[in-house]
Amino acid sequence: MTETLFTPTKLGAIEIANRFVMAPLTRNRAPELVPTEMMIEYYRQRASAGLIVTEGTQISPMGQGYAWTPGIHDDAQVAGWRKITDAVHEAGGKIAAQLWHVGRVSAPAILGGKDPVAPSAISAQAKTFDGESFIETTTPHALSIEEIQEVLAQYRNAAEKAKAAGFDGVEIHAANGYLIDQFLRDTSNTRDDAYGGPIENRIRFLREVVETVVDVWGPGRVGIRLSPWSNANNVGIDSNTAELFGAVVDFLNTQPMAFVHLVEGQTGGARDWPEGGIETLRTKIAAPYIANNGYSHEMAEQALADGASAVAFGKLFIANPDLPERFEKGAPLNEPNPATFYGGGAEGYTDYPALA
Ligand code: 8OZ
Repeated sequence: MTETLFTPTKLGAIEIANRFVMAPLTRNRAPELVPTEMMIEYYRQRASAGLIVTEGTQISPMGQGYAWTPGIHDDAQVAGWRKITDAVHEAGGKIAAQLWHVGRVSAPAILGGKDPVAPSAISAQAKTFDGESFIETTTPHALSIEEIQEVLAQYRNAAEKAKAAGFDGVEIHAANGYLIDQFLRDTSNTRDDAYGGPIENRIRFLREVVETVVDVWGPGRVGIRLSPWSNANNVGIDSNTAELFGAVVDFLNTQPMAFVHLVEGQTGGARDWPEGGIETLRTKIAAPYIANNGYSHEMAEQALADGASAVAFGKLFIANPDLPERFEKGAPLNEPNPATFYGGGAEGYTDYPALA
């Protein structure tokens, strides 16, 4: 049987009705950092995706990098997310929470006056948004070994909270220059202890996060997102990206992952990487593979033919709540409006029309 975007499958233990994944999309519509009623409607509208991966949800207050992003670390947030998972399940969909810690991509204005944390005290020299304007990220505090243990405990708590909120699984956000990615790369990690130096040390934090979250969720419910050749948030490209991420994949192949999800090229941008880089890396991945970045219908079918299990669409799902139906019918697509991507109300959020 030829597999298409419309063929059901399993991502680990998560059964999905089709190969459409709604990519994680930061939308900054939780002013109290708790999911809102409008967010229930937004996710419900998109439940025809085989799997929704939520927007990044910070695992702790120190994991937040932008105004109005929802968390997954306290009981009010669990109650808010529970309404969303119930709505998606009632509509026949599946939903995984994206567990996020921004590390150095933050500033005291967002962290109650505290400095952000990171593997090393190296500024991202990137921008974030504090609710009023775009501001510079500041030089982070380098985590001590004890503080790393505290962050792992925050991952455990968030993983447990996601389970309590009724999600089908979780995606560990290890992409886009945030905390886990900061530990991986030699551009952002200059530690000389067990978490820095050789590749095996720089992947230690990722290993410990994955083992912690898998311990909570069990086999086939934990996925991970990586962006090997992306310079998102000015993280810098590791001096040996192929070997670094090859070692990450070798480790992931020892774990009962639900899926591995790669941003192919620059996050939300060009599909560029050194020749053969992504192609070689993806063939090493033992878990179901989710391809992402700028996919059209035609490109997505080709990715499945090349062995991907599913394809994640971002901007297309922002503007087309019924994207699977539109692809199936060859119907026209709504255009996304970038002016309403981050923050604001229902406009550009829940008001994109479905097909009549
Ligand atoms: C866009 C704006 C803010 C955050 C990422 C979570 O790049 C994000 C993000 C994207 O992974």
